[in-house]
This record gives sequence, C-alpha cells and structure tokens, in this order.
Amino acid sequence: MAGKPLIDHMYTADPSAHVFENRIYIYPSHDLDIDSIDNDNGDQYQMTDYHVFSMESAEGRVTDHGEVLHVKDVPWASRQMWAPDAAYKNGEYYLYFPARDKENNFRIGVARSKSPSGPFKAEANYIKKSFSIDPCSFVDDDGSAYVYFGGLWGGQLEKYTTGQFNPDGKEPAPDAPAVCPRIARLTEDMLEFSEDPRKIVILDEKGNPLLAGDEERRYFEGPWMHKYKGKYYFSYSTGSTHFLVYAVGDNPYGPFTYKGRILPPVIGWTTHHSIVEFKNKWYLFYHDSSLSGGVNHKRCLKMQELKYDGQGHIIPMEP
Ligand code: FUB
Repeated sequence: MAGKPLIDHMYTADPSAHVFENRIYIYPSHDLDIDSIDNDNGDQYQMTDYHVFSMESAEGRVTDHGEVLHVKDVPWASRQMWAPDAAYKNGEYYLYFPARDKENNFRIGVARSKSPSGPFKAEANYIKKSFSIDPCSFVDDDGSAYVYFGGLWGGQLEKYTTGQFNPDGKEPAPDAPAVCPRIARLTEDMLEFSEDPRKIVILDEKGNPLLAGDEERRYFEGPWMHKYKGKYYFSYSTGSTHFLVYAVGDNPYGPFTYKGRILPPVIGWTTHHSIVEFKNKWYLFYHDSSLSGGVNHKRCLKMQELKYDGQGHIIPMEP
C-alpha cells in the first residue's frame, strides 16, 4: 500500500479518513483535470464536487461511491469546494466542507446523509460565524463535537486576526505570535457553532506561542485531531515549508505543545493528511502530486501505517 496512489481513475486530495460501519471511509477533495496557472491565492484549485471512497481492509480495494455533493446543489456556495471532513452522530452522517460564498469569501457548510457513502444534502446556508477553510470535525468520547478550521493565504485565515474580516489582513511580523487555527464546538444537532470560534494556541517546548517566522513549525492549514491514550493530538501542515507536524494537549481546545514532524515534504506544494485507527493499527492518509508528475492541483491519495514510540511520540515517516 505504501507509495502507491489509492485512487488513480481521478485526481483526489486532502483525505479525511474515518472508520464507519467497520470500513475505512475517505472524504477527499476531487481535483479537476484542468489546465491552470498556480498562484498563492489557490486559484488553481477549482474543485466543484465531492466523491466518497471506502475500503473494507487496509490493503483492500478502494470503492468509489460516486459523486455525493456538487457545488450547484449548495445554495450559498459559488465555487472552490476544498478539503472536507465527515462526522457521525445521532444516527446521521455530516459532511463539513469549505467553499467560497457569493461574496467570494470562504465559509464552511454542512450537508447530511443517513449513509456514510452519501449522497449528502446541503443545508441552505453556511454555518453562521464560519470562515476560512479546511474543517476537521471531531466527536469526543463524551459525544461533544467540534470543528477545527483555518488556512492561510488562499484560505484567508490571516484576514480574521481581529475577529472580523479585513481584506488587507496580512500574516504577522516574524517575531509576533503566529496566526492561530480556530475551533468551535458544534450544537447538539451538528448544524451550527454553539460558541464563537476560539483561537488555538500552539506552544513551543518552553511554553511560548510559536512565532509567525517559525515557518517550519507554525500552523498553516489542514488541521486534524485524533486521540491517543487520552491525549489530544492536533496535527497540521506548515504550508510554506511543507511539513506535516503535530502538537499534543490535554483537552480539545488546547493549548497544544509542539512535538515534532510526521512527514517531510511530498511531491507538490500542498500537504494535507488525516490519522485514523482501524483494527488496532494506525494509518496516515495524505496526498502528493506524483500521479500527475508534479502538477500541484492534480493530486492523489496515499496511506501508510503510522506508529508511536513508548512515550506516545509519532515516529516520523518517509513518504
Ligand atoms: O485542496 C485545496 C487546498 O489545498 C486545501 O484546502 C488545503 O489544505 C490544501 O491541501
């Protein structure tokens, strides 16, 4: 499995993997096979729909469940259906996804299904007070559910440092604290935030917030949350330096203390992942651009086993 694209009949990226009904379900972005010029605003990522995939075993065949949601069926969205995630609660499945609204700002929407393989029906409006990209939904053992989100540059996160949208918002100076990803607890029905989004602070080994200039460790995009032996592992992409890294905390809100790297840069600019336990083994799902020979917006999914050492550190991996 390691090294081979999981799916090669279409381009896919940003895999969010979960175990539902005894199978691994993967909720990725669907990269379009189009020509496009790269820029830092991410205009090359013009995705319009989502497919869901599943696997009965970690080495098994990948089933494509087909298109489960299209931007034309999302009343509030205009374009760019980026990295989604899914959650299960109260007998229903929820797909959380970012897209640009009619004013061209990224928002996060939710769509529902009775089945993990969809199709999903979108709510009429985006989640109130949502902004930016890359939702990661997390349902804790006590049933409380959260969405982590945020991404710099094309994802607009640095434009919300004051809490309001500022079209001229920039990343802070290198010696100032880095831009924080956000978390919001979800309402019992999973359809809205039950609180204003809160900032997530990532600390260095001395207990100081990571600085904006610390590009090899500071948050950029692609958050993921998993729990291992009672600790909360918040992992993410460092974007401009292309690492997958993680930080550990004692509760879903953090703060989280930076611990180390999971994966070095892959082929292609972006790196985005998820981590899931299946049949007593842990797996890293990620993407690279190998299937297209390195085209940034034509990516493919990969997976490989992830291991911890005796202290709970993730053992760094090679793609
Ligand atoms: O797929 C579009 C964007 O690229 C995602 O939202 C980011 O995480 C990056 O993978």
